[in-house]
Amino acid sequence: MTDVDGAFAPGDALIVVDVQNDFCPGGALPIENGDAVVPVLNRWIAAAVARNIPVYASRDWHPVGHMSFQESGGPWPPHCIQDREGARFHPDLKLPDSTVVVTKGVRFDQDQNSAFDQTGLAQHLRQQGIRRLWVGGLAEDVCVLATVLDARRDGFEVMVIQDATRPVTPEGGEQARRKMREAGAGVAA
Ligand code: VGL
Ligand code: ZN
Repeated sequence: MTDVDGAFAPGDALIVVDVQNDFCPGGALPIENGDAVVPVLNRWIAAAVARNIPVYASRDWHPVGHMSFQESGGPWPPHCIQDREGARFHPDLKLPDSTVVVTKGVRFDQDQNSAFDQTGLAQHLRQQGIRRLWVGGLAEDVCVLATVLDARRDGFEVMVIQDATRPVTPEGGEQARRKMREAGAGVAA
């Protein structure tokens, strides 16, 4: 078990990916035990705040009828529609007021699974002097995977917080872990 309180160093940031109601049990695109990441992430968030490590939270934020929805020919049921309950962060997730929210999935012409996809996040993080990212959230085989791969491509060190993520499917999770490892991401177990 990684020592949460000893994990962070200057130049780190914590990235909480898409911990939104629709990805948790009872939501529109529920991930099995998706809400189990919340207490784990709350410990990491508290440790980050105590050490002045910046916290980022991405959110999937789709317009009505988004192209990723089945009704529009996409793969997913409608989820995380802008300003609706399903798009809110899980109510038990204890994000500090200083959290920087990264909004994605707003484009009409393509989906954005990665928090880095056309958001300007990489440049922003570099400007803040951030070199290493600790990543958890939902879903391991979709948006966490895409975010981690982009982060590596953009030259960031990455540590995936294994306890703090869950996949849409177990096979997808296995594949995602392999891809993230091959891309050079470390694992905090
Ligand atoms: C996600 C499916 C569709 C995610 C987003 O956040 O992992 N999954 N949109
Ligand atoms: Zn989505």
